[in-house]
Amino acid sequence: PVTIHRGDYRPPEWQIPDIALDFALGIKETRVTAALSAVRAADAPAPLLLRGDGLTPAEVRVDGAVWNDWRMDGSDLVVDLGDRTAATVEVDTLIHPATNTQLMGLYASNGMLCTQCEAEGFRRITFHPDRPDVLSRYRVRLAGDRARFPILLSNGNCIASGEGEDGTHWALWEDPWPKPSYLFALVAGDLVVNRDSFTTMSGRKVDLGIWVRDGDLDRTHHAMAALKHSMKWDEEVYGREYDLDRFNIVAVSDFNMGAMENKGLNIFNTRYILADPDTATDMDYDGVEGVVAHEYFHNWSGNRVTCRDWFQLSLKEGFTVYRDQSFSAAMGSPAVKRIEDVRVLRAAQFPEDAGPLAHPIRPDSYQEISNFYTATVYNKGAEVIRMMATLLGPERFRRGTDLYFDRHDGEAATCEDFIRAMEEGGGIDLTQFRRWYEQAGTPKLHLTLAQEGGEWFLDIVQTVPPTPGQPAKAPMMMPLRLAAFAMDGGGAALPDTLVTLTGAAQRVPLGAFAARPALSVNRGFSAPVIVDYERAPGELAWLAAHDDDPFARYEALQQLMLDTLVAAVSGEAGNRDAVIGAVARTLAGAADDPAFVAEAVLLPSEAFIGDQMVTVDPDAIRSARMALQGAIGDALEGQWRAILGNPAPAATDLSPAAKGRRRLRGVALAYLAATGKEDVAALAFGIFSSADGMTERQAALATLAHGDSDERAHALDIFYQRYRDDPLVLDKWFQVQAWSLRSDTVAAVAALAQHPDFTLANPNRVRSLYGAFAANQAAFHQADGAGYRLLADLVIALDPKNPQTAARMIPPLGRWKRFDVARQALMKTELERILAQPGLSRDTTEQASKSLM
Ligand code: HT7
Ligand code: ZN
Repeated sequence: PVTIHRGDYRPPEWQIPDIALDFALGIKETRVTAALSAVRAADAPAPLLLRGDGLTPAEVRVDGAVWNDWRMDGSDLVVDLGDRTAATVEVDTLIHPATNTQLMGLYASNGMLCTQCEAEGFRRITFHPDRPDVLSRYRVRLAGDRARFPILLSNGNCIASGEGEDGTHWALWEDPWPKPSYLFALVAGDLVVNRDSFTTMSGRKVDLGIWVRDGDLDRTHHAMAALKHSMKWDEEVYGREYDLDRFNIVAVSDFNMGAMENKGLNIFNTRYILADPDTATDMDYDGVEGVVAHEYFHNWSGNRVTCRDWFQLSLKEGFTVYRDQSFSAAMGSPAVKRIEDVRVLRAAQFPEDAGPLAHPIRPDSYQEISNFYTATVYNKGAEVIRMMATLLGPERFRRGTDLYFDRHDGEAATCEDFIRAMEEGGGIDLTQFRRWYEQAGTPKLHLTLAQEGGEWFLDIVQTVPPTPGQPAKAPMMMPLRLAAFAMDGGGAALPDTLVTLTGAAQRVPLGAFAARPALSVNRGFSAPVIVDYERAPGELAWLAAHDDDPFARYEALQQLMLDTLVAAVSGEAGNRDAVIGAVARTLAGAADDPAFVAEAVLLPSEAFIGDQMVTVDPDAIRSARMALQGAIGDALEGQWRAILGNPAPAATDLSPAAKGRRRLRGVALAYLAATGKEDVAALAFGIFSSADGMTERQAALATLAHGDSDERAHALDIFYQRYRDDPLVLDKWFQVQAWSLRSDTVAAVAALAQHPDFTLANPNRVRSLYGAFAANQAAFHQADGAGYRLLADLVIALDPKNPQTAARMIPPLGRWKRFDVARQALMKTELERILAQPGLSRDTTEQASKSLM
């Protein structure tokens, strides 16, 4: 496979200021005529390179006349235009949506036609430079059978429509904003719409539409509310207004990722649009709100200012994730949102940064760009933006973003452009900070507290671990928020302080204290680092109860739990009593802030416990975690039962308080289940049966799914019968079984893969079974390697159909270095078996071969 290098970037030799596309739509066959107005940008004559993927040109015309001076270079079309400086190049192609199982380009889903063009899908529709620094105004004519495709949508505004012959109709769409090809979209199908409107800050009325299949309309209200809140928030917080008269969203069931920010026509996975209390959990509701906001925010961070090349992906994705995280924090609880975001970072990004697929947020090379839509580019990218926002403070950060948007509006920009705007707008030197864009790996801060003549100091040693291709690292610049407390309540304390770290070793003066202070460090998770600082259980318990930063309270309790669990895994006693005491004290605040308490008292995940160990022992981790959960369950049984004894809030109540209470009830049920008490299955079944919404129903089902009670089988059957025709809910049925802590989960997942409702054609279904399974540490790492075989079998079967989704399943196999020798061998065998498949895609080849290194 060819490797593309960031340093090889060259500006395009031709620009295409205008494009006219004509689609004669059909599910089996669609005829595309593309007219590209090409203008030479290079000084010297160069042929026009039009990228293609699986296309054959039926005819090429230049300025209206048939043109034969073209050739194919692999799958690309090279048109020789001599020494012309401008020409209109027309190409006719035939494409076949029904057989497009990759879900890239134009494809069929549930009888409708839709597109996915990011990153390089447009070249599967028509020949085109298909690079993000070629921006064009699009005029798109869609024609098709009126009965089959009553709705015809594309980007921008519909400027004309009419009837054709033989029951066909057509629509002409025009998007006034120049855009790269990856933001092109069309949708044709039988859809219904939830219409609303939004008046922008300058008084323009925007028509909003959320398009879904008949029957789903009642499930679009939360998405519509989220859209309107997002539009308002972006005006208030970033001064950014929407810029077209229409904003459409379409929900499709078969989609490779979460959603896509096509200009004026977002296309969504149904999972991130449809929600009602009966079928969606509170977490699903939050997912809808966050993703709707994310795609909307791209209208400025991504569309108005786009990326010069795909190495700059974090320019739009990291910034937009930061924007959607800030929005969701403002809509609910900032503390809980921060905890959730850090949990995601630690679960998905830290392992990536510590493994064979580690890459900087701005990668240096790739074989297949789809493999770089990663937690590093997205979530670590967001942390990097957050650090700049922290270093600058809100006002200077806003000056920086204003400068960035105004200076680069209509351009294809780079990460460097963003940093420079922050420097100029914020009046700060970010020279050293740029290393966050260059160096992979999670920095580690080793802390020691020192005392000299009554003064206390914090000594910080920063190391950044070696990663593939980067053996040696320089220290990063980062904001570190800290505070110190006198645990006896008397004496001085250091209030919240922001320190800028720059050195490999740095001493921070804390002040004069009579006794060793309790140190609260990396408050709010101000930097995405691992902090190595040994603290006594008493100090952690004190911070868990008294720290005035909620994130730091959460961290202290998590650290206390983690220390105890890691000790237990190595057969040591740990300090269970301190954990139980701290959980009990935290629970006392449940009435005031149930959402925070629910997050804080959750035990660290098995995977995160494994991340603390030199060699992960999945079975010992599971035993230790279940034992601690059982001990906390037993010791605080009265409290857990009291939480469940109060009536659940109505499922229609989506206030943060109601969501928090439901979350805490789910946690309480899990703790009670861990006690093994006989009545718990009946209790869970009671909750399952009487639940008036999906949050309670799914929590009870998941708890039952871990056990082997009669109620388990009964509940799974009831759930299946009730929701078998609702794909998004049926996904949950697959998922809870793949998550199960039972010892027969590998066999159960293998059996579910043969279930008539399982299909490789739908990425949501694949992820709900295999994604959940690969995250089930003890099951996936079953000592005989059956879990690895199962995942490799999936990758091999899926790769020919949908390489992008197949490749995204590989990273769990790439973590082999972290396990014992026997498991290492088994995991590598499966990676080698995948690589030995003839005709393996570029996506899967890159992920599997890098995973073996
Ligand atoms: N910008 C979107 C990325 C995306 C995507 C990438 C590759 C293949 C399929 C895809 N679907 C969507 C999503 C986002 O970050 O907003
Ligand atoms: Zn995005």
